[in-house]
Amino acid sequence: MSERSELTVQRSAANRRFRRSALLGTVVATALGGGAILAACGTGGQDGAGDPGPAKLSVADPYIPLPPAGGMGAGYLTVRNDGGPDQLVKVTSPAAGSVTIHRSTASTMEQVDSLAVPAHGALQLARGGTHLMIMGWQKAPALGDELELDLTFAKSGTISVKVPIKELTYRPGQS
Ligand SMILES: [Cu+2]
Repeated sequence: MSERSELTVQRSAANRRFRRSALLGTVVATALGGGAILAACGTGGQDGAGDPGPAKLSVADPYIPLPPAGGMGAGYLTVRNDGGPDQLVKVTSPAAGSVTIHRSTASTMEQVDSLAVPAHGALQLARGGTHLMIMGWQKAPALGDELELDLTFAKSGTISVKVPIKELTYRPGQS
C-alpha cells in the first residue's frame, strides 16, 4: 500500500536471495582472496620499507545479476591494484538514482561508507560479501544491457565501467 511497505517486501526478497547464495559466495571469495594474497607476495616489495607509490587500479569481471522487475540490483566486481593502497569511497550511475556500498552479514546487510583497496592486492565485491546496491533504475534492466557505474577512489579519482546485466545464476568465468 505505501511505498515503504513495498520497499520492505523487495528488501526481504533480496535478503533471501543473498542468504541462499551466501555459502558458495564465501567459498569463492575465500579462494580468490587467497590467490590475491599469494600474488601480492609474489610481486615482492620485501626490500622496500618506503613509499608504496600510487595505487594502480583496474576493474575486472563486473556484473549485475538480473534484478526482479523494478527491484534492487546487486553489483559485483573486482578492483585490482598493482600499486599503493586506496579506498573506494563513492559509486554513482548516470542511469540509476541510487548506488550504495553494502556488506552482507549473517542475516542481513548494511551500508558502508567506503571499502579499502589493499596495496598490491584486490578488493572483491562478490556474492555473500560486499556488493553494490543499485536502485532507481531509469529503464528496467534486461539481460544483455549494460549499466555505467562510476567508481570514485580516494586517491585514484573516478573509474567508469560498463557493467553487463547477467542471468541470476551467473558467476565470473562463465561465458
Ligand atoms: Cu545490499
